[in-house]
Amino acid sequence: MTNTDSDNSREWAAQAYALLKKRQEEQKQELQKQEEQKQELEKQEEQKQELETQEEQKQELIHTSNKENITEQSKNIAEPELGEFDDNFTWSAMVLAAQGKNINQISIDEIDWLTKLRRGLEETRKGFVTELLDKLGDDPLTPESLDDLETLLIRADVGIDSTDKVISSLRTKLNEEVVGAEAGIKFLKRELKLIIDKPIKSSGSDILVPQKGKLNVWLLVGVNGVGKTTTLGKLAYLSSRSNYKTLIAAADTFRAAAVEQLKVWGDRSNVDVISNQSKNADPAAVVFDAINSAKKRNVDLLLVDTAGRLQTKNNLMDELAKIKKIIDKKVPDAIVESLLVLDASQGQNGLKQAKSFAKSADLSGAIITKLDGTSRGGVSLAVSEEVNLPIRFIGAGEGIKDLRPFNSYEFVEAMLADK
Ligand SMILES: Nc1nc2c(ncn2[C@@H]2O[C@H](COP(=O)(O)OP(=O)(O)OP(=O)(O)O)[C@@H](O)[C@H]2O)c(=O)[nH]1
Ligand SMILES: [Mg+2]
Repeated sequence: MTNTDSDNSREWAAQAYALLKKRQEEQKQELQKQEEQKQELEKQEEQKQELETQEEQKQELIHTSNKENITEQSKNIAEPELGEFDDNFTWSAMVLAAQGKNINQISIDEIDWLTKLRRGLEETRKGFVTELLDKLGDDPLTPESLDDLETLLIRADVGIDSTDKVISSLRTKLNEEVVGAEAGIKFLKRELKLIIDKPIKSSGSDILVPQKGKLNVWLLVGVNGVGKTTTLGKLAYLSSRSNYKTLIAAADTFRAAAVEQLKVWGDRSNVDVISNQSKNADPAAVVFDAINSAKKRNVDLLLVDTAGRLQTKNNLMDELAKIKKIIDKKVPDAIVESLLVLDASQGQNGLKQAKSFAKSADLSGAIITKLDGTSRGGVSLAVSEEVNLPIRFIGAGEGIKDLRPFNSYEFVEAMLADK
């Protein structure tokens, strides 16, 4: 990026900030106005109450409406606030601008997410880009700096295959021309993006969304503790907020607390949970009931939580196969996605799990979780290259909004952000 480009982007970011600030102010004023009107109404209400004849009746009314307010509030998910006009804002705005967004199209939500993603990948970046930039300095790339880069990529859990691929393209380029540090980083970003995009492109759809007019069933699978249930909760929120009629099937009947955990998420996003509380309930039977309900209610998306731990790994795979069989039998025209949930902080171990799941379960995509605070975010590249799975969503936090559809451009920019 030249200085002028960078000045223009900063100017753009400043304008975007001013616009969002204004929008937020207007929203605040509107809320304040509503609050004042509410208070005024309440005042009138109180005065009326003083009239003895209506006393009892009025008391009852207020009691009910207060109760409603409390339930509403508990379902109200806090909207992000516009923070300072700082480095994070500028970087996030630049990433949005580079993808062709115009100032009126960006939202605080998007800025908030990009900031989280960049922060989440900080540890991965620290052991990688910072060191890389230190080593490269402003000098052109040399065969030795490629050796350093190779080590850093492996250390960031990018995987041997992806690393080989990137290093050999860089080596070819280096044989043909002098490559400056900045051009080298740009080239590196492009190569990494190509690796992540390959399985996404070959899947035929850039992002995963439920198809309207059909029942979409998304199974969340993976070993225990990777974040399946949490991810499902966040997906339920994302889906219902995008106006898809959503339902949850609690098919992890192995762990006693699993249903309760799901109900909390369901409640937060206003999505019903189909479950069977009896001991040793059959997961496939829960899915059977959930499909019946989904059909009756014209549901767009049925999210199925599955167990991460059974007596043996074979049981786990058999269970998944049984669930799939039920779906195929009951709704042969359903669009079924089997999404492998992977905990980024497990690095190469997670990759091993992915490979073994991919062998036995018919997977169609991956969701990477816990990108916040791990130094192993690079494993996302290994999943794309070595397991050939399109990454569909990424999670970077335990909050309901901490999951987004995967965007390779944003991911690579966050992983290699140089400040
Ligand atoms: N920091 C962080 N924690 C997460 C994220 N996703 C999930 N977790 C946490 O990881 C832990 C396990 O999450 P669960 O959703 O219960 O995992 P699971 O795969 O359903 O686990 P089992 O049902 O036991 O197999 C919980 O403490 C979650 O809060 C994330 O993106 N970031
Ligand atoms: Mg779970």
